[in-house]
Order: sequence, then C-alpha cells, then structure tokens
Amino acid sequence: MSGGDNVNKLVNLFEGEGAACDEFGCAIPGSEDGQEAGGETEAADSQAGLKAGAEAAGAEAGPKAETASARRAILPGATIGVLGGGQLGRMLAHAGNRLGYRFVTLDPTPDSPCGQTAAQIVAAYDDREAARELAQRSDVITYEFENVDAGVAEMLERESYVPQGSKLLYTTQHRLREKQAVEAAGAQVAPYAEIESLAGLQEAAARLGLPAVLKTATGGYDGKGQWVLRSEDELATAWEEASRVGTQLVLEKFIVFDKEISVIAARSPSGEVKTFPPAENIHVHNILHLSIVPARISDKVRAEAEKLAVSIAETLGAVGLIAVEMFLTADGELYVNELAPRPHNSGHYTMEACRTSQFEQHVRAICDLPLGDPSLLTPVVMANILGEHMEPLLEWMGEKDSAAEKLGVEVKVHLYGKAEAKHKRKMGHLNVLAPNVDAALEWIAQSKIWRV
Ligand code: AIR
Repeated sequence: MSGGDNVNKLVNLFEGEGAACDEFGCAIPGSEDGQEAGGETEAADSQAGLKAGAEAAGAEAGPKAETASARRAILPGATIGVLGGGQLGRMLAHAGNRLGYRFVTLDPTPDSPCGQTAAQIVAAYDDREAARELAQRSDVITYEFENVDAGVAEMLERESYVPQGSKLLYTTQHRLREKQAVEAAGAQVAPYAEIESLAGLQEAAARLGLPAVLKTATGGYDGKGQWVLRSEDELATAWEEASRVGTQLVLEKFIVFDKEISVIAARSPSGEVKTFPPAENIHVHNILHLSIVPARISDKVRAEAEKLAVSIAETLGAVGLIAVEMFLTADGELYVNELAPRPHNSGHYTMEACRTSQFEQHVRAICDLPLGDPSLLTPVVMANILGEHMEPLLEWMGEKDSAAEKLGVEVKVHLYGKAEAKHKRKMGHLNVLAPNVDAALEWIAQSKIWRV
C-alpha cells in the first residue's frame, strides 16, 4: 500500500477546528491472536474497514476534505504503526486488536514484546528508510516511548499521519523544555536550574539547597540518568559521571513529598478529554513498584490533580494519552514531576479495574473515536514484576493461592514476553483486584514474589 493510498483511506469527518498535534508512543504484544500483520490481505481488509467508515461518515465528508484542519477518524480494519516495540506497544496492540485494528511495530530487537503480537520491522529507531516502510504499511503512526528519534518522528509527521504530532514528543524528550511547558500550563514544578559546569552545579546547589537531584535533560527513565545529591562532597563525582553522558543537565530541588500520584489524561483530535482516576505510586530504587487505586488522597486533591492533567493536555494540545506524574506535599501542594505522552506504567491498573483501559483509550484517541468511560470498577493495586521477581512469580503461578482466597483478591498476571530477565528490568505486572486496597496490599505483603 502506498503513502497516497494511506491518505485516501482516511475518513474525513470535519469538525471545522484544527486538529492539535503532538506525539507519543505505544507498542504491542503477543501471539494469542496469531496475527501476521503486513501483506495483501491486511491491506484489503484495511481498505474495506475504512470504506465502511467513509460511507458511515456520509454527507459530512465533502469539499472540506482537502483542508489541513480535516479531522480524520481511523476506523477498525486500519493498521496502526508503532515506533518502539516494548511492553507498552504490546499492550496497546492487544487492546487495539480487540477493536479490530492491525499493528506493525518498528524496533531494533527481533521478536520484541510488541513484535510477538504485531508485524515487526527490525531496524534502529533512527533508520529513516525503515520509518518510511512503517509509514507505507500504516494508516496512522504512534510511539511507545519518548526516546524515539525526534527527527524520524518529525519526518513521519510530514510524510504520513501522526496525530500526536512531533511537537509534544520534542517537548517531553527534554526536561527543561518539559518544565517550561508545564509552567506555561499553570502548574508548579520543583525549583530547578540548568547546569553547564561544576561551578554552575555548586552555585545552583547552594541556591536551591540540598538535597537535590541532578538529572540528564534527555534519555533517562526508571531512575536512569539521575543522581541524588545529599551533601556538597557528592557534587564533583556526580558532575563527573553526569557530564560524561553528553546531554544537558538539570538540577532540581528535592521535594519532600507525602505521596507521589499520577493522572493519565486522554485527548482526541476533536478535543474530547477524559482522565483516569489518580494512582498513588510507590517507587523502590526509582522504579515504580506499586500503583494504589483509589489513591489515598482527599477528594479536593483528587479533583485538583485531575484538573491539572486536563489543563496540561489541553494547553500542550496533546493527542492520545498524556501521563502526569506529581508530588503531593504534606500541606496539599501538587508539583508536576514528569510528563509522558504515551501509555504509562502507573496506568496499567486500568486494564482490569476500569471500564476502559489506558491502551484502548489511546487507540480511541489517536483514531479519533469517541473516548471510553474511564470509571473505576474495583479497588486495585498494580505491582511490577522486575527481572529478579520472575523466578518466585513463576513458582507462585503453579501453586494454589489460599491467601488470595482468604483476602478475597483476584490476581491478574501480565507478562511482556521479554527474552532476558535482567535485574531491575520490567518483565510484567500484576493487577491485584480487591474489595479494598488494604486487602490487596496485605496480599502483596504476604507474597514471596517481592522478597528477593
Ligand atoms: N517504556 C517506555 N518508557 C518507559 C517505559 N517503561 C517501555 C516501552 C519500551 C520498553 O519500556 O514499552 O519499549 C523498553 O523496555 P526494556 O526493558 O527493553 O528497556
């Protein structure tokens, strides 16, 4: 299928307003569907699906179809291309497959988590030819992590259809740009300073006060590229290590928080916005360990956190999901820590606990379908499974779990199909559905899975 065909296949539903564009990513899983994406059959099916959609759109599709502000609904049967082939893409593909979409992912690792469920182009993220092939084979393109090559995303935006756009990706790939954007949306961030030298670090540490966190402006996640500085003696070593990474650096004042929470908002090109219930997040060694929902926060904070996420999604013109991580201080102040323009680990709880999962919502948003109801169906705690937890997890899976029965919890297992169970690598997660979050936390405390 050619790029021109892709455009022709899109259904134009004009709303008169410009489609705000910004970008993220998601990828795909598994083999349960036995899907072989790519190929002729897929193209034919895809066209049939879109044709049906075009007919349904009826008289609304008219001369305005030529305008740049056209809103395009991508209907089931179409193929969604995903830059990045990790677990986020995998779960995105699972949700999208159920709706009738096909997926193709671009990832350098053969048999990637997403590639096990979708067709895969095995190539580096900055391989422009491979990216063009992805565009040829897709009706719409999304991304599943921020560190995809911004130049490639921008090229794809120009040459194919990337409803998220590359601008939000460009913003969130860089901590300084991200902080400025959050401030522009009227939200608070921790006091920060750009660092260009050891002297600059010393000056900023004196001004902001210690403890503080030195972070690389680009490239870090799950605690990678971060140095917590507690005393002046640590500055020189941290500078030496951090400056070797070869990216700009930011020093942030350490916010003494009561809780870390996150809200995931979804926004569609037509401007519909919905938020998922806030999650209360517990990190261990900078990696998310638990998301507790409902978060143990006041109704006032809950409402404020949701309002803030909506404001950020709207001000930044996000399309698809945007996760907003926040610190909540003891006196009720919220500080935005980080944004992620994609499905987020702290939204995995939605898979069984909400009427619509974050993955389905992302598909709906980028395809400009009406958004699903994000309401919570049950209390839940999501617990991550890292490489070191795999052995005890597999052992537990073969056993009858009387603690779960006693506590009235139901444990849903999600594994990502990663070949190597490296220490601290995210391999899967459990959604512990429970009558209340205390029962779920009790089951986790009794389990042997996280005792390693
Ligand atoms: N990811 C993206 N940003 C943060 C996270 N956790 C997901 C994406 C990406 C995968 O982690 O799905 O593809 C990479 O995981 P790993 O274990 O290969 O580093």
